[in-house]
Amino acid sequence: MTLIGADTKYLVVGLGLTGLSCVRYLMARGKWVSVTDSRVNPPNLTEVKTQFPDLDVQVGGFNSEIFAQADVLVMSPGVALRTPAVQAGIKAGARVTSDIELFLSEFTGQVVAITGSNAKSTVTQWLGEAIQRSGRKVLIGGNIGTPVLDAVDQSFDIAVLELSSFQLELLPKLGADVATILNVSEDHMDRYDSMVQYQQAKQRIYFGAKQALFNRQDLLTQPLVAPDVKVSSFGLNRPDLKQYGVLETPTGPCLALGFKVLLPAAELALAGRHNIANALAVLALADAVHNPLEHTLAVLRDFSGLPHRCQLVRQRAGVRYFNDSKATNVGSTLAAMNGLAQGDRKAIVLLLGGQTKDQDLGPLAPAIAANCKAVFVYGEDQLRFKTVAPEAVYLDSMFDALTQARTILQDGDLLLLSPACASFDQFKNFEDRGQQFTAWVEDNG
Ligand code: UMA
Ligand code: ADP
Repeated sequence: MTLIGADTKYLVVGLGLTGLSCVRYLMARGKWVSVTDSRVNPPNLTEVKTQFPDLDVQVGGFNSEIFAQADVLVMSPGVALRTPAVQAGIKAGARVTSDIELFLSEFTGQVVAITGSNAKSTVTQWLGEAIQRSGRKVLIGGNIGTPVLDAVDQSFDIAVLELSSFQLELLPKLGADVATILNVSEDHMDRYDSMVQYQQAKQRIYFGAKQALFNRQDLLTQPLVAPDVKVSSFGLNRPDLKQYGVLETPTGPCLALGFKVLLPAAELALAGRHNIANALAVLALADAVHNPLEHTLAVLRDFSGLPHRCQLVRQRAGVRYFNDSKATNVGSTLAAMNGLAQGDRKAIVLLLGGQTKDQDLGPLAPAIAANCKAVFVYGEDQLRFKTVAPEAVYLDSMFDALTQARTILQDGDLLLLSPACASFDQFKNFEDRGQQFTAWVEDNG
């Protein structure tokens, strides 16, 4: 079925960032569009009504009849396909699509597709900057926060796309020039029935890919599909020929391709072992799209990371304050504790909490026991942490937690906000949580 036919009726489902970009895109092409959102007052309602006063907008619930009348459902990633009204539309013959599929139907440049439970945004931005350094015009978009259709009318040589499992569910055959799953650990268990289902959504990134890159220390990332594509790997262990990895040398660990040393790990601006893995993925992906090595290496040395990812926001009286608000699952909080561990000294004062998304919190227990001087838990699902942090202090809000934590901080300690949870119970999103944490620390730290 053609996605952009003359008489096709499009129903844009969800009116967040994605929905707004889809409405703009379809309206600019003179299409028959309507839009629906189950919230009474979705984020972009006023904007859409002002920009497109004649547009049919249905809010405050999903009406199955409207879904059944559509030819194409243009889904937002946050709306699950199993939503009854969406299923009613599909049953009545509607085709499902997404902003990413519409974008790819017009985009003629190279496509790099990046997913994983953690590190997506870091690797996407890092790689995008490495390719920009070579003078190519790069679109950095997708789940990182820039809906791809907002950029569809500009010209780019290459698109570096961060794709969530939600976005991948909506893509029948992505066909990337190179695709990677960086890692898989539990997340979004409130949306998926099992880890297998979550992993299967991630595996869709390899559909139709010309090259696939996986993490050889994380078997769930290994391509289960498309055995005819060129497959390569990265990992923190010693690499085989033509694979990326770490070689131990007399002067310390080095990032390497096979036996060839490329860069001492100590020269990376980003700290932590997980960022060595991220840098290896950047090297491998850049190589796959023929980026000149000197430009990739230059950006590997310079890149100082995105905000809200283990970001040092203050250092005072010997105490370092880290904003890791983007740690929205257990895997990322473990990476933060490992990265900031101070040997045998339990120096981390950890702030945890929010919405746990039905994750198994179990893996936190040994890392907390080994590294944390104290733990403060707040937010909606706080009682779920009792089994992994029985001695923690339980409080209503992040600010209560900060106020109490401050009283025990000593020279050499690290105060770490790495919540392992979504923020939506008490904040607009992870950025808002990180900004409010940073503001508090600047005023009171
Ligand atoms: N909505 C409904 N009914 C529902 C669920 C949602 O009507 O059952 C509506 C909401 O009322 C809201 C709209 O859908 O108005 C929101 O749509 P959305 O949740 O798809 O969010 P967008 O604003 O379109 O942002 C999405 C991504 N959000 C999600 O996948 C949840 C953004 O990733 C992404 O940056 C953006 O598209 C551009 O591509 C954010 C995210 O949290 C960062 N991603 C998850 C993650 O990284 O863990 C997957
Ligand atoms: P994503 O876009 O997948 O959420 P980000 O790059 O925004 O990834 O990082 C999210 C969180 O994961 C941050 O707390 C960050 O410190 C952590 N993180 C970054 N790289 C890794 C990694 N390789 N493994 C585990 N956690 C990581």
